[in-house]
Amino acid sequence: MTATVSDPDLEGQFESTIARDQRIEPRDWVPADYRKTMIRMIAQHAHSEIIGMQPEGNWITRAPSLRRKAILLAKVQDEAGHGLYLYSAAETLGADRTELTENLIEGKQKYSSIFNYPTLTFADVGVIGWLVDGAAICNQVPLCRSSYGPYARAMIRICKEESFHQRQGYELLLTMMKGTPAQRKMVQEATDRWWWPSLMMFGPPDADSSHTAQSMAWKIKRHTNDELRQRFVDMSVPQAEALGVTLPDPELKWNAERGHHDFGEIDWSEFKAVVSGNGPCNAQRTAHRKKAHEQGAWVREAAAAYAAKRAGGDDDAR
Ligand code: FAQ
Repeated sequence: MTATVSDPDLEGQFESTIARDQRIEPRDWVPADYRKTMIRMIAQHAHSEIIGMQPEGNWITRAPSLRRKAILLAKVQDEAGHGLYLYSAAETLGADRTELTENLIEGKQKYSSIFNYPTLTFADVGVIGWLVDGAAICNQVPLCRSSYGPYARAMIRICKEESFHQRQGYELLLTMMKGTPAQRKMVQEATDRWWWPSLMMFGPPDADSSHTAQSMAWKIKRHTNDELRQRFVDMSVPQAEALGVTLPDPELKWNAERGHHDFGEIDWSEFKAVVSGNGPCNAQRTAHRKKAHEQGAWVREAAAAYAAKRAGGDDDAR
C-alpha cells in the first residue's frame, strides 16, 4: 500500500507528474486529499451506473419489439459493466468494494441526481439515451484525460459504449417522431420531463461547487460544471430541431456575442432536494438496490466458498 505521510520529495514528484500532464498510477504516492477526492468521485460514478440500470431496466419486459428489447438489454448490461470497471478503479486507491456498496445502500454516498426520476413511457428510454447519455458523454470525454490513470483508461471504453447508447436513444426517438401523433406527443412530454434534470447532472453552478477548483488544479476535472453544461446545451439545440421537439425553456436562444445559447435559470432548489434524498424516486431506488444485494448474498457466499476451496488446492474446484 502506498504511503500517505507527507514527504516533500514525494509531494514534489506528485506535483511534477501533474504539471507534466502525466498520469498518476496506483503505486504512486498521492496526497491524502487527492486519494479521498478520487475515491469519492469514482464511487459516486460507479453507484450512478448501477442505480442508473433501474429506470431503463423498468422497460425491458415491456419493450415494444424484440429488437428494442435486445438493444435495451445490451445497454442496461453495459451500465453494469461500467459500474464494475469503476469499482475496480476505486479499489486501486485502497477502497473496499463491500464498504462502497454498503455506503450506497445506506445512503452514505451519493449517486447522480438524474436517476431519481421515473420512466413513465417508452419514450423515456429514448430520451434517456439522447439527453442523459448525451450529458454523460459531454462530462466524461474530458475525463479520459483525467490525471488518475485507472479512471482515465476506464473512461475511454465507457465513453465508446455511451456513444452507442446515445445513438440508440436518438434513433428510437426519430422512429417515434415518424410515427403517430400520440407517439410524437410521448416524445415531447418525455423531453419536457428530462431536459432540466439533465442540465442538473453537471452539478451545482461553479460559484457553489465545493470541489471544482482543487479538482481542476489536480487535473482530475478538465472543465468546470458550467462550461460542460453550456457545451451540452449548445450541442442539444440542433439535435432537438432535427428531431422536431421543443426544449422546454422559453429563454433558450442563440447569443451571437457569446457564441453560445443563453438559457433559463435552473431550479437549484429541486436539485438540492433530489441530492439530499427527497427526489421522486430516491427511496424506491435505494430500497430496490438493497433488496437485490440481500437476494444476492447466496451468490457471494458460494463464490467465496469456491475461491477458498481453490486456494486450498481442491482439484474438484478447478
Ligand atoms: N447528482 O463540487 P461539485 C451516467 C454533488 S453516469 C448528485 O461540483 P464535483 C451514465 C457532488 O458529488 C452519471 N450529486 O462536485 C448512465 C458534491 O457532493 P459531496 C454520473 C451531485 O465532484 C447514463 C457536491 O454535489 N457521472 O449518467 C451532482 O467536483 C444512462 C458538490 O458538487 C459521474 O459521476 C449530481 N448531478 O463535480 C448510466 C461523472 N453533481 O461529495 C445509466 C464523474 C454534484 O461533496 C443510464 N463525476 N453533486 O457531498 C463528475 O464529473 C463530477 O463528480 C460531477 C460533480 C460533475 C458530477
